[in-house]
Amino acid sequence: MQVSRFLRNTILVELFVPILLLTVGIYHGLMQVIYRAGVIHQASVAKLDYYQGLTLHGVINAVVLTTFFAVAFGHATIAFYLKREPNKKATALSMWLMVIGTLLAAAAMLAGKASVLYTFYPPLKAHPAFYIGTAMLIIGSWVAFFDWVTIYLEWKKENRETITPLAVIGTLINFTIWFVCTTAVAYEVLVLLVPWSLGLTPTVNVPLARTLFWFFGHALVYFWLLPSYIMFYTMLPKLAGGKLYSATAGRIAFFLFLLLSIPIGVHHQFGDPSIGRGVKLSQSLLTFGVALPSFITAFTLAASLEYAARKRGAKGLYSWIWKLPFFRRDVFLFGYLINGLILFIFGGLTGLVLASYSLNNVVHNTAFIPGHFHMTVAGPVFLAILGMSIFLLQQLSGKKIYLPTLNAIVPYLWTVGVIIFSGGLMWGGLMGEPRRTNMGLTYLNPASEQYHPYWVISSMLGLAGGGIMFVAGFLYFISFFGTLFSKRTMEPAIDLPVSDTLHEEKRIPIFDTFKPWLAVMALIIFLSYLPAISDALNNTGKKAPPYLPADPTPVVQKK
Ligand code: HAS
Repeated sequence: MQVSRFLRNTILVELFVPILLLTVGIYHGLMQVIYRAGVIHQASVAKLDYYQGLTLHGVINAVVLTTFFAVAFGHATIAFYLKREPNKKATALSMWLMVIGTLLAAAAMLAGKASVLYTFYPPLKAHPAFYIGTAMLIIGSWVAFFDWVTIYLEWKKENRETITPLAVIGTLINFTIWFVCTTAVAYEVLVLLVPWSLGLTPTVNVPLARTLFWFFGHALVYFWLLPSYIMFYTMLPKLAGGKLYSATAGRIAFFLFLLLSIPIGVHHQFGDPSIGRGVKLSQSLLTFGVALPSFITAFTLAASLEYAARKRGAKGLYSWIWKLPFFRRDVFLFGYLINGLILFIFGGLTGLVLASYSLNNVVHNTAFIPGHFHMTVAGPVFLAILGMSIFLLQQLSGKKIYLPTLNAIVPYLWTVGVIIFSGGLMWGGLMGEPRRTNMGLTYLNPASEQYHPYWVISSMLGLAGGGIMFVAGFLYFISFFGTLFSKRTMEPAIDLPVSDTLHEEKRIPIFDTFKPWLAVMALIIFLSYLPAISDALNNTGKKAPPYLPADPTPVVQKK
């Protein structure tokens, strides 16, 4: 499909800006494993300290890259499936808000004025530019979403009986979740944090700020995930040479995400004494519920892949797997997506471990948590983003992939790195290895009185895996920027792979409408979050002991 020069350039900018910043994000990932493994015993390197680097790593990789990509991919999907281009003014406004907001937040982080990590929990305080910048990034993404809603409503008016394409349903659901969950974090930032950061209010309600953050924070992970799910359902079967086993299963999965992505944020607060047991129990149960759409997806995709392999003549109970097009340069996107799925088997199962209140107590705030989330966000999410970014880059710029073999190897190398890295972190976590700690200064520094050797091997595994991930990232940059700066050889266009369904599927009205689902979503959120907010407002608790950035034990304890 031909697209206007304006849309093409907008999407390319929205892919280029975050991938350029990703070079900084990935560098700080490498620095993390170096600090943590005790290779260096310093608080900072090249004038960037540990927490500053960790903030840059988390914010760039998990917030900036994912938001820019979701908007860029959303533009491509809506234009491709509904055959309508977005409104120019809204699209330009959205892009500039996101770019300027990102620059503001990046400036605050690079100046060392916002080392508050991607969760920016108070009492950690950032420069107002950090909060205002991230708010602009979010508002920019809303502007694009509102425009797509208008396009969708116009399209629906003209196509009442036509089934809405699955990718469009997925995109609109994803951004609805995003819009609703970001309202809570907007309240946290604008009403609680910015006035406090400007010195207009003397204190801030920490439990309330955390509760509002996690209202947003867990839904955020599904906002990261759903673009990958759109690719898994609508593209992967086609790339594998087969058909999608059931598109209705995909619709059910997306609507279940709409209902269950938000009212489960308290599972990040199982350790918070201000939240009562009843809320924790109910949100724990709902967390098990949100695994359902992923189980539906696992079985639907496995069936679709098996169908594709058998169509290629595969036999045997499991040996069909080897008939899938791994390592094929012409369908490199398959490699990115399948590796993401393989990692997600482990990422998803460890998520279910964490959802259990009692098991969560064993590993909360340990290295097990980044072990889990690198197999989710650095698995299906990140690999789908990398794969689709270079896929769209080649199509929209009309250029051939630079060093295609290198590009085809990247997801496999990355996956090996993640398995070693996350394996090390989770093993260390089970032995109590803390997260978000520069262990090179204390626990893994033989000169420190806090030194002990339990975490030497696990953090070395983290270092080995992180090193491999860094190399894979570096190879990707060669391929991405090499493609960007090569000569145009084809007519620019968008041509997404589209999977047919295995069976003929009729339009089921309930899975082609939003209103009833939105009403149920509002009800579940209201019932699960009213008591949580009330607990956070009423149980503000005692003051916590102070900590210093270079020391993981409280200052008071030492006296
Ligand atoms: Fe999580 C913490 C529970 C999914 C990300 N999670 C985090 C944090 C992040 C994160 C970033 O209940 C840390 C936040 C922080 O900084 O503190 N998570 C879950 C559960 C799920 C889950 C139950 N998480 C994700 C996803 C993420 C993500 C997705 C990013 C994108 N998570 C938790 C909990 C915590 C938590 C607690 C708090 C921990 C604490 O104490 O702080 C579920 O959604 C997972 C369901 C998934 C599955 C897997 C299905 C498998 C599929 C693959 C099939 C493969 C195929 C390939 C077909 C059940 C779909 C076959 C292969 C062939 C070759 C044929």
